[in-house]
Amino acid sequence: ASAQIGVTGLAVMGRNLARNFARNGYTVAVHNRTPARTRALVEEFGHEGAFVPAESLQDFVAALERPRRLLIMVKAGGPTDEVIGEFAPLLEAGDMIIDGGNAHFLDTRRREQGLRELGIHFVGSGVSGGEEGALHGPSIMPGGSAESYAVLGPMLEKISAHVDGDPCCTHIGTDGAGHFVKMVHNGIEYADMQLIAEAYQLLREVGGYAPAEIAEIFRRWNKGRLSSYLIEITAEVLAHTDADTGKPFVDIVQDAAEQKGTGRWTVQTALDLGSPVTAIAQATFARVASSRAQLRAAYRGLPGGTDQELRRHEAERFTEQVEQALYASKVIAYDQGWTMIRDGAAEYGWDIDLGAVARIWRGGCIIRAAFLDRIRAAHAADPGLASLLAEDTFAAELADAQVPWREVVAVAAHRGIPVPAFSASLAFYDTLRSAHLPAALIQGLRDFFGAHTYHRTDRPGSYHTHWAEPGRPETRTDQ
Ligand code: NBP
Repeated sequence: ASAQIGVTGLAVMGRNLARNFARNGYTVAVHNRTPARTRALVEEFGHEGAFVPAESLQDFVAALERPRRLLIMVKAGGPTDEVIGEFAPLLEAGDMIIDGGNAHFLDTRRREQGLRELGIHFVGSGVSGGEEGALHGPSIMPGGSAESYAVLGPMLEKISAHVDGDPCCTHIGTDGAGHFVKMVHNGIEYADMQLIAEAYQLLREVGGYAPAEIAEIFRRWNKGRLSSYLIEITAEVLAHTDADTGKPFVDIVQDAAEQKGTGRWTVQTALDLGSPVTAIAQATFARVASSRAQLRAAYRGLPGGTDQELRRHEAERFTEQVEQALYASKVIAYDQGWTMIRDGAAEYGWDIDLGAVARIWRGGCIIRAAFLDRIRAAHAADPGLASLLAEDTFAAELADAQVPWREVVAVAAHRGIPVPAFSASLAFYDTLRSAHLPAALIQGLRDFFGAHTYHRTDRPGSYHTHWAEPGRPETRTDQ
């Protein structure tokens, strides 16, 4: 037994993580259900480090140092349970199984509990950064026991991305905490991408810019406070022309977005937790709606708004307004994500360091951005920070942005351009800052038809009004 870590499941992610461990000096046992993948890995990349290929489960387990550390990188869902079921009988107390797949955090909680009874540590770990990140340094979000992190942490931190010398990996919390946080990361990623897409469409249809010009605008934005991986690659995609037709790439791609499930899980879970992640939800629904061909056919051609073109100098001013709207909406979307992590932690008993989450997302993952360092710093300055908007600089930026943000949303409405994530973010901002919400009327209606009772603003207690009996005094119901 000589391998410090074993990786089973050698498709793109597993193969690249195995290479990353090997390149960092670890001896890596490698295994795949179909042995051809194992052989291909060793043939192609064997020179990169120390690999111990194994074709049987027994040989694989025998190759691992104790306590054994085994990383599963197979398709999420049923295959993960199957692989756990195959390996568990071959392991012993103290061994560690890491699941780096995109598991649902409730599955991770179930698996962790089952394996804990056998004395095996189960570490559900979010891994973000795709194929490239897996090879060169992903952002890693491990859950599981503190005891397992003491052993695995240094290894995972070593292969993770690093920003300012800090690893993009930290122990998130027990059982499913890592997969929960990875899920929210993906939800935020959905919102970020939708906001970027809305900004692009506004610049194109209102600003009158061509995709290549918009690429230049994004390049410029990437030098400022919006600087991020997603803004950077947006410029690349917009600048790309189709080799066959010479048209902008964005004009030859069908406008129907796909979603693999993590966005959906975020929205479903948010409803269960009562977390108002409205920008993430709108981003998810926008993808879903874009793919509803029949519905779109039924609505197509219905009257929209006005469509006069802006003059160049007006377009330039509009571009600056869109930057403000994009930034403000992004702050809201991220704040919603952090609120959801806080809510999940409270519900499931996880002690999550909210600043550390921002720290490990600064590199390696898809939403990596300079902006995350500011979120990290805000939490470092005030560990009890209830919202980004409770921090002075974010609050001041949103105060500056709010007029242009409103103008952009208003222009979009006038012109009939859908901006579900921009407008949901603005509505969220207005909802939370308002002194009075029409929720009072909702409570009245609920009491009217369902005797659901209400709380008064002027005295304690729950009350019900006898709507069908005018003149009868309201009844206090909690005594
Ligand atoms: P896939 O999700 O495409 O899974 C393919 C791997 O699963 C192969 O090694 C395959 O073995 C193995 N497998 C399957 Br399918 N069923 C199995 C079973 N019943 N028993 C044993 N092995 C089985 O690979 P991936 O794209 O590398 O992703 C791996 C995990 O990482 C997934 O959970 C994914 O959600 C997650 N993830 C992916 C990305 C990404 O950018 N792709 C990013 C972050 C996380 P075979 O070779 O014998 O068919």
